[in-house]
Amino acid sequence: MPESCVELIGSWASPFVLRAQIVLSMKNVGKKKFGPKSELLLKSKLVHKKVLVLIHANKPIPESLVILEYIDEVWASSGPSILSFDPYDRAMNRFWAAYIDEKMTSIIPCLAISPVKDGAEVALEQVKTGIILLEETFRERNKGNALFGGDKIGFIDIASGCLVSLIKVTQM
Ligand SMILES: N[C@@H](CCC(=O)N[C@@H](CS)C(=O)NCC(=O)O)C(=O)O
Repeated sequence: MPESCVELIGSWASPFVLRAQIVLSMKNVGKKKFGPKSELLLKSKLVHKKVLVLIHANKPIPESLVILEYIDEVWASSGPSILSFDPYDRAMNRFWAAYIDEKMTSIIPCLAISPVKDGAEVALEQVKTGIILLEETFRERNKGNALFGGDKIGFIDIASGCLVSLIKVTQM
């Protein structure tokens, strides 16, 4: 099954798609293709129709953070794992990744187009507060290393690092 082709439903410009791309590259998964919201996705019984969706072996998997763990498990024997084996460390990684989504990635659309007056300013303040707390956490956790994952890329690095792609997109 790991050899089956994987399809990423989403735009190349999406930070959520970038998350999956990073882990697929770490796992040397070569056979991947991009697709628009496919018939399979629209017909599938996913709770919401947001992208990213990964299609593997004809089965759709939603939510980028869930997808990261799925890829890590399916291709466990190829490439490094993005989560440590320590249960506490795993729990903290999941917590901070969820925090990044709650405080930062989920409000990205508000930064560009907000229907609420001053909505973009409020969203920007929330992002700034989130980044300050994340930086404090980074200093506590990284033990002098350059990454959250220590000396190799881990779950939080991928969850947060994908946001850098937005800089490129907004500069185009
Ligand atoms: N929590 C989701 C968020 C995904 C998300 O917000 N995707 C946006 C595009 S970047 C989306 O699908 N918006 C609604 C739509 O395109 O119909 C994830 O991590 O995959």
